[in-house]
Amino acid sequence: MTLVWVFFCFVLFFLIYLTDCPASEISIARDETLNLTSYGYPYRYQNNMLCNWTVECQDGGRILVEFLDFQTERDFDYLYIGTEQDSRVLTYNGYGVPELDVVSPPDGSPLYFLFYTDGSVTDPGWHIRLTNVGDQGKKIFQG
Ligand SMILES: [Ca+2]
Repeated sequence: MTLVWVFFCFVLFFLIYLTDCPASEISIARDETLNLTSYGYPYRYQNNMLCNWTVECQDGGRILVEFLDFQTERDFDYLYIGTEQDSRVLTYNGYGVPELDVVSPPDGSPLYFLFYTDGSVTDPGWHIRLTNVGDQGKKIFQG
């Protein structure tokens, strides 16, 4: 019983400790472009972050995701992009701008971004440009 209690406290502490940035919901109008960055960009992000963004288009369009910069600790600090069904469809970490430009599901459902950092070593992070491209673009995700 003591072990269970210790484990529970550990998990609770870990969750509270990690959740230090507020969840953010973003809505993009047709042909509008917004910038999304890791917190503090272009300065270094913090350790032990767990950040969520939900991005959707106001008119059900698709979202073009263009990476402008990407620098995170390789194999330890991750950006995930996914859908409501699977929040980790695409995984990014390390250095160098990913070549793939992502377009969200064709049914207008939102994209989910999750940024996780571990307890040591930080980098400048990432800068992404989001555009509501309407019906255009590739279908990277099945919707
Ligand atoms: Ca790290």
